[in-house]
Amino acid sequence: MKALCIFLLCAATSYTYGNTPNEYACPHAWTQRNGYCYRYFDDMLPWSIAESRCHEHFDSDGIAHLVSIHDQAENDFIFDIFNSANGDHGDLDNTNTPGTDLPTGMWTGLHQEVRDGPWVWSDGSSNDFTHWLPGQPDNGYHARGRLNEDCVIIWRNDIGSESTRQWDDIGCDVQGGMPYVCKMPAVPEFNDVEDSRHHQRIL
Ligand SMILES: [Ca+2]
Ligand SMILES: [Ca+2]
Repeated sequence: MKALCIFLLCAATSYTYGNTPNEYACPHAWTQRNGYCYRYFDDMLPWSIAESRCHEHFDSDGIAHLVSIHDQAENDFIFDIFNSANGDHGDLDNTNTPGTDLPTGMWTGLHQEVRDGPWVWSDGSSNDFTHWLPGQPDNGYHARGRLNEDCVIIWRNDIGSESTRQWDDIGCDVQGGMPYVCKMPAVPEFNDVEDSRHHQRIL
């Protein structure tokens, strides 16, 4: 308890300076961009379990959720993290080239909480950007009949394909699961309060 109190005191003290943060900190293995931390996970899971796994990661500014996307640059950044990952899927094409053995998509946090309801991000952020593939979302409507697709992936077609990086709604419990990217707020750092830095890094 004593150690916790000391930590809380340090954290509170560091934020009283109130300056605009000069930088942001992310835990090891997470990539920082514009005040958020991102990390790709290569385990193949249903959407709801992937979202729960994200919740296991947090820092002093919040917990992680499946990634939300708010402009084209962020979409491209996330796709590049995914596409450049080696992943744990084996060397399927025997080229040992990063990205070539990845699944055809990765989960985002966009989903429908009720069937055919509004699309919402699991982190509660505003729905202000979409990047659907042509004809999507289609709720799985095709020759086999109407399915139920309430969760969204960034589609990864062949490298260089025009349709790469765009979104598709698919079944949340799709067979085999999908890998995913988690996102959480980064912790502001203040260059003029050098000794506060380490206290702000919980993870
Ligand atoms: Ca749907
Ligand atoms: Ca679809």
